[in-house]
Amino acid sequence: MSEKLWISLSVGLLLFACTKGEMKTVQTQQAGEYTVTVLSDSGSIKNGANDFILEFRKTGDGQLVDVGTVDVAPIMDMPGMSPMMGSATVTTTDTPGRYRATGSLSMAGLWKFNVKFGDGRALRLSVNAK
Ligand SMILES: [Cu+2]
Repeated sequence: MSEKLWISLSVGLLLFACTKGEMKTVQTQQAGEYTVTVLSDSGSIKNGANDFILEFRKTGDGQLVDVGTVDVAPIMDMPGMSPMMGSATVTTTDTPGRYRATGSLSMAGLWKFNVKFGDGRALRLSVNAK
């Protein structure tokens, strides 16, 4: 095998491995014509600092759809106390409709992700942080 071919094969495999990166569904929620899915490497969200993926798809055909600016506000209801606020920074990726989020959840348990997107749309996902 020529060296050139070998290198291009290796690079190809590397790219394939990076882009494939099996993400597992954490939670999915439908809001009318949009279906929003939270994904992560492990299929769960951790207590503390986390990276996860948000995908927006048309409910009808399941195709990824760019929804413009996305905002995620994680909130935990605390019995007898004011709600606990987490944070999440959302950025776009090279794939329209797929967003990368860096979250910070200060406690394990049930969080509500208040998601705002597009033209004044909103939905809420329940996510259990482990
Ligand atoms: Cu809490």
